[in-house]
Amino acid sequence: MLICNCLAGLADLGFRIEDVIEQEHDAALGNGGLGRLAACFLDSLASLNYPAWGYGLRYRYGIFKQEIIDGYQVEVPDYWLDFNPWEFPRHDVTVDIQFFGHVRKSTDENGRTVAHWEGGEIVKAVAYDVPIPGYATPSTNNLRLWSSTAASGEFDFQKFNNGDYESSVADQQRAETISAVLYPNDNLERGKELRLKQQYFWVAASLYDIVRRFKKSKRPWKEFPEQVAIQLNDTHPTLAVVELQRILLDLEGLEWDEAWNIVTNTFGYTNHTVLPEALEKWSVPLIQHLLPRHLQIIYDINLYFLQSVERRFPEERDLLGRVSIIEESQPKMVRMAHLAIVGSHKVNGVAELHSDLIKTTIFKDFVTIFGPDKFTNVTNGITPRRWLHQANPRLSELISSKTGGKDFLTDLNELNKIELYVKDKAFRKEWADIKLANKERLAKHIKASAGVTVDPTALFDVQVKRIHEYKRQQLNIFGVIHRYLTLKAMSPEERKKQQPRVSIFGGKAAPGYWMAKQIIHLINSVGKVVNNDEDIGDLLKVVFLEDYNVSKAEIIIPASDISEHISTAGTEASGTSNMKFVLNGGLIIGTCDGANIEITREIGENNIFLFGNLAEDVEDLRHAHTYGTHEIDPDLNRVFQEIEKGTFGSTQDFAALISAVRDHGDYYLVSDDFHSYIETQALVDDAYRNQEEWITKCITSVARMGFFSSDRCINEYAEGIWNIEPLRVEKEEGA
Ligand code: 9GP
Repeated sequence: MLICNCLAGLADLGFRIEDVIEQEHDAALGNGGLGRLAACFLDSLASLNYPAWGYGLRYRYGIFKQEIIDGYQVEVPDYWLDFNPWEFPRHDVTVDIQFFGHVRKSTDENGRTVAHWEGGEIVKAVAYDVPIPGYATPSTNNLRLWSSTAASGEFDFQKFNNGDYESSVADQQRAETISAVLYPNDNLERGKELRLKQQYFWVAASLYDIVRRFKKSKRPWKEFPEQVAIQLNDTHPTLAVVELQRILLDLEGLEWDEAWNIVTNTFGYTNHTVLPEALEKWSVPLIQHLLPRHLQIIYDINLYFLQSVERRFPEERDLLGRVSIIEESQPKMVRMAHLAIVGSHKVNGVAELHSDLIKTTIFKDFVTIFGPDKFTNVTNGITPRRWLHQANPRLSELISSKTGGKDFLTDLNELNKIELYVKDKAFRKEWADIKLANKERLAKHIKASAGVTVDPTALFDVQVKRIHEYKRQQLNIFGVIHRYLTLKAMSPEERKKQQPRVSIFGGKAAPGYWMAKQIIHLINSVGKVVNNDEDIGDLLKVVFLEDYNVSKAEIIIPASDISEHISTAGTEASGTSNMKFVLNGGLIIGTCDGANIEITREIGENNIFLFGNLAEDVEDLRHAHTYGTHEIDPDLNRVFQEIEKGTFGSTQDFAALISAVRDHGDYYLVSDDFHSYIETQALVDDAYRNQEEWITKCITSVARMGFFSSDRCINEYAEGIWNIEPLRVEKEEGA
């Protein structure tokens, strides 16, 4: 009803709804899977009627816009906030946030030592609220984003009048810098002071908000964990553990143990990566300078923790050093993951393999100390509202016609009803038509954005995600070169028998990640040669789609035949685009990594193309590369030789990509997995030729994807970690 009114209203004003929708910018608040998962969670929380808020920073410049110029990535700022009708500035909701200064201790009337954090500077946090409406429910939750501004809110008139123009605005500018930019790294942490400032600013404002709301209820403090659950989405907000302890001790006057009991029962910590370069550490001198009182509390938390470990494991001297929150390096570092574990009552990974890995590798000692029950798994999920209904309306409509309505959008297990129609001719025809239409739409987009003409009936092979060596876009492009060389070596007759393919790539490289940028450059350079080779024609096209984001994902994902989730086993915590692709009727080629494993279990191993070494073999292989001989796969060697001949332009640019595999230990096992990758891609070609079988695989897979709804995932958090129940709300009609 509302939609009809909107349509009519807009038409009266002379606008088309499509044009109005086009005006909307993607939110630029995240880097990749971590932020997008949070967005799915917000949708599920509201749709399931859980009273929950999200907190974050309102970045003036979020993730950059990617342009491809001469095959290279160029970053340009994205002015996404210039037009954002969804946010409500709340100038009435502000919090003063303190930085720097010193700590003074005094003794109160009961002889208790009290810490006073004094001096330093104050920055004001201003709330901006983004409503998160649930699907088919009147429930609407809130995403509160904090923006930084100078405490006075004005520049210094005195200085201005004295002609000191620069410093008259300096305070304002310094304050605004805090929420100015999103650090554009995915799965990589660099200990920059401004980032630590961002983290504290964000958690201090959010905790102030949460505590203020709790205090209004006039309940005793011991009830805080029953009323409030806070989930740390990765270690980035871990200072919240310390901040809550500070509030309870210094401002509310609780004793250490009582306060710490409240803190640990309030927080849960989700780990999203095992990559060492992504595990946050902050230098002790930096924290000392920026947050002197917090450093004292961190040291106390560590002291009491280590004392308890020592009491229980008196013989194990090394254990203390391994689990300590403080790393005894030069300079000393605070290990944020250790702080998050010690400060939380539950720790979870995001897919079964990943949750097992954290228990047996990086957090093994903590399992010994706290026992296995503190560690659990919550496999990630995606919202079917956006990633099926919105992205693929025709498929959603078809499913709804067979499952008896739209219930599958709130209970994704309903999808299994479509398996009954797997042999139904009309259903299959409509299924195939929808896929083709989605591919035609993508083909148009490819033409418009990359200038390449692709045949929509070719096999569309897609890898879209952040560019990272562990995600192995280099393996994919080396495979594409191998395919090209194989086709080139064939006679024209033989070529005619081959399956045409379009290899589609998309994703941003962190601006400082040189190797990832070389991968983008290689993909574009290969595309330039292959796409203009008349011998090859439509048999192979290679496309890099600029500026991959959510809006583009909504066009790309429904059009995929096969998508690539080919990380080195044990490196991708979960992945969520794997779920999106399968839900949209595409098959996947993947390694035994992250959620690929559970997807296989759900949809059946006949419906997925798995290849490569297993996580349990990775360590031995790496060891062999370093200490034994490392034979490069001969087919891969041919690929390297071709690149080195200059077939794809500048050999210098690509030398590092080759030597990482050939000379520097092949950390991501590209050579070890190359042969089985190529063989498995050949199986994909064969399978695709048999369209009847292919469609059966696709329908069967979609029917079995119910488990991967973020609704299931949120219910698991609610029951197993937060101990909360949904509110009873009347369901909305006709949603
Ligand atoms: O790399 C993981 C990705 O595998 C996972 O799907 C996502 C959501 O859980 O988190 C990513 N992790 C990070 O971005 C940094 O920890």
